[in-house]
Amino acid sequence: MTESLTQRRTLLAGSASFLLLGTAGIPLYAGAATKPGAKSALIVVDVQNCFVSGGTLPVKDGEQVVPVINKLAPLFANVVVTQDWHTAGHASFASSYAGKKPFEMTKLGYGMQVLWPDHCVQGTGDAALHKDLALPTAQLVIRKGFRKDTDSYSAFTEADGKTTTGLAGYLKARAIDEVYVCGLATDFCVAWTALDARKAGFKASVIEDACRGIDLNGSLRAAWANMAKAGVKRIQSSDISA
Ligand code: VGL
Ligand code: ZN
Repeated sequence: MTESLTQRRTLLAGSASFLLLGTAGIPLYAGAATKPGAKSALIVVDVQNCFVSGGTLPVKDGEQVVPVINKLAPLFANVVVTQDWHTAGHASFASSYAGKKPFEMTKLGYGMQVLWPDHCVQGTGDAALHKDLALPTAQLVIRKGFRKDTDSYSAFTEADGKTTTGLAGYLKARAIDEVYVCGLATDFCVAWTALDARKAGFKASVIEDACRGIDLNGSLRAAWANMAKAGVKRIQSSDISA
C-alpha cells in the first residue's frame, strides 16, 4: 500500500462520524446520539402564524418545522413553548417610526434594534401558535416582547440585557440543567434563547432541522458562529433518541 493511501485510510477512520454527506457534500451528521432525561427540556420557540407562510413576518419554509417538532416533543419529559407577544405600536415595529422601513436598523435605549413589519400582536390570530403544532405535554408558555418599549428575542432575557422573563428561575427550580432549542427563527429568537441559556449556566443544543432562519445580512452564519463559540451544540433531530 502506498504511503498516501495509508494516510488517507487513517484520515477516513478518524473522521468516521462525518461521512454521512448531504446533497451539497455538507456533513449532515457530526454529533453523537443524545437521550434527553428528567433534567432536559425542549424549548419550542415562536412557532406562530406570524412566522410561517401567510403571516406578517414569514420565515422561509417556517411551517416545515411543525412535523419535526411534533415528533420530537414526546421524547422530552419537559416541554416549554414561547410566543412572541408584542403590543400594538411596539418599539420593534418599523411602523412606529416616521420614515423607517422594515428590516432597517434603529438605535433604541438599550442598543441597536432591527425594525420589523408589525407582527405577533397580542391576542391576534397572527400571534397564535401554528394550528398543526401538537404539544399536549407542554408545561409552560412563555410570552415575550410584551413591553411596548423593549423587544425580546430571547426566552430568558429581554433586549435590554437585564429584564428576565423568569424562565431560568423556573427551569432551575425544577432541577432542569439542559435545554434543546428549536423553532423560529434560527438566527434571532432561537439563537438568542440558546445563547442566554448558556449564560444562565444551562447545557444547550439547537436542533438545526427543527428550525428555520431569517438570514438578514448574514445573520444566520453569524448566529451559528456565536453559538459555537458559546458552547451551544448544533445537532439534528435524528441525533435525539427516546
Ligand atoms: C423573531 C424577529 C422579530 C423570532 C421575533 O421569533 O425569531 N424575529 N421577532
Ligand atoms: Zn418580534
